[in-house]
Amino acid sequence: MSDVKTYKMMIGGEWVDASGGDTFESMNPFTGKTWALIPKGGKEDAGRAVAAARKAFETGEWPKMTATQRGHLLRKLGDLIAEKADALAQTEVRDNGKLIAEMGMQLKYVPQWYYYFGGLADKIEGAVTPIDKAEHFHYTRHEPLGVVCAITPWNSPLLLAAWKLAPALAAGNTVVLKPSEFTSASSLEYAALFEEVGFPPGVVNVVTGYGHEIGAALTEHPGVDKITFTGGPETGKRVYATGAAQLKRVSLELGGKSPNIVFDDCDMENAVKGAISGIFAATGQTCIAGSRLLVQQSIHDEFVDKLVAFAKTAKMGDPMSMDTQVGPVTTVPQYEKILSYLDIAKDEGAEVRMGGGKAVRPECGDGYFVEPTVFTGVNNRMRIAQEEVFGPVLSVIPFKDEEEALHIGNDVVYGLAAGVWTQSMRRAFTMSEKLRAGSVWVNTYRAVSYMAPFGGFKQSGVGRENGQDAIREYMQTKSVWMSYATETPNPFVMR
Ligand code: TXE
Repeated sequence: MSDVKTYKMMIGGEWVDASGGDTFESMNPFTGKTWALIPKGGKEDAGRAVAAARKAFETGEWPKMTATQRGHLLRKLGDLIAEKADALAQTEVRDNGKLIAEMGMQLKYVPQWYYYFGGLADKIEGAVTPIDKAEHFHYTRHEPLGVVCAITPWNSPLLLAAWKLAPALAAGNTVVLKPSEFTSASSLEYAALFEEVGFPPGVVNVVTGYGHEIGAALTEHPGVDKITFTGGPETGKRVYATGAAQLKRVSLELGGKSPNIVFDDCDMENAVKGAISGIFAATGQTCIAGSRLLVQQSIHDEFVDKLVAFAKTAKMGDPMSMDTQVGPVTTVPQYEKILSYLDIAKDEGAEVRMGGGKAVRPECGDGYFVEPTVFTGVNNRMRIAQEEVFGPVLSVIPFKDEEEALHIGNDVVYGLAAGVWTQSMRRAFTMSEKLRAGSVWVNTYRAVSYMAPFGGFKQSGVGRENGQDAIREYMQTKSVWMSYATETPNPFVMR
């Protein structure tokens, strides 16, 4: 194990081991081998990190800094991330098996979150109210919440951390970040960058360990004011309930079962690419996967033929290679979950048009690969159409007309995203209005930006990330009243 790298956690400006000294292994999903040892933090470490974040919020340099100074630090951080983007992307690929082509691009994009929210830090203005009480002056202040606990998943650790940390820090909070136990290394490397650009100790703490141990301990900790979570729906509900017990602020970005809807008036070549990018990009391990492909009956067979022909050209293999198009599944439990859904779909009577099992190809080595899979003959009541698989598994569902497309599209508990492929402007506007989803893409798919609000309708989440309003998720409003009256009136009645 000599080439195995050992990491430490960042608490209160110090690099530390877990209090019990325990570690756990992080696996490279392409080689199937352990490549890093990560501190296995527990309740005590959660307590240390929250105490450090609380101290940094209340005393020291951070609360003394102006919003402009905070913004400046965030922009410096953006510059440093841009410099280190390639190295950080490689760590992500080693840890989660996503393509270097995608992670390289993602990491070069991450600085934009720090530039954008850094710029916003000193533009959050309170108001003077033309208050209806004589001889009173009233104004509002927008203040940070305090200690923010940010919990991230394994599919895009640093991008999703930026969605949380950039607005939380711009607003003046302090943070404890807990990455997924499957992909902790990149967040620990990231912690060093905050230190390097001069964030005061304790403003950003990164702790690692299992979700049910240190994750749960953080969400239960009374010193945490806000939880921001991205992950699976079951864990999300548990986190919400834990937060509710102490009336903490909670925002959640959970899963989806997004419809990607293809009308017969679409540009077929582009729609085929859109369907592919909706489900096979990132090996389908994205919350916005267009995992239900709704195709209008009149073009169903022709469209599926073209889709399958294109999907068959996808190059699988080493995610570190720039020309690989479909990489391994990130975690062993996720691999097993995907395979179990392939069996569920077959038992339900879905027809395998392509793939349908493990990928056993020389270029896949010992990695955890699943064949890109297309099921046809799916009806929307099947489990394969209702439940999130989080893998390269597409369910094709035919529809007759707009009304039926909308009905099927909305008939799931989720509402994270939806795609529409049409050349009709009327149809594009109508569908965008009536689809119950937080993001709707017309003639494009999987586009995200620091400027565009992102989040779920229905059981896909609570709150919004990105865009100017996201900073409000990390602030609270205070009403300040001042009287300049010379006399205090009857004290027994309300003013
Ligand atoms: O997620 P978890 P898992 C979906 C996807 C996948 C499923 C399960 O369908 O198959 O979720 O994946 C932390 N208290 N998504 O098990 O458990 C955990 O350590 C506090 C969608 O990996 O939700 C990790 O940091 N925290 C998703 C984070 O929660 C806890 C991306 C997410 O893990 C905790 C990933 C607890 N009790 C999976 N238990 C998306 N929306 O993109 C776990 N955690």
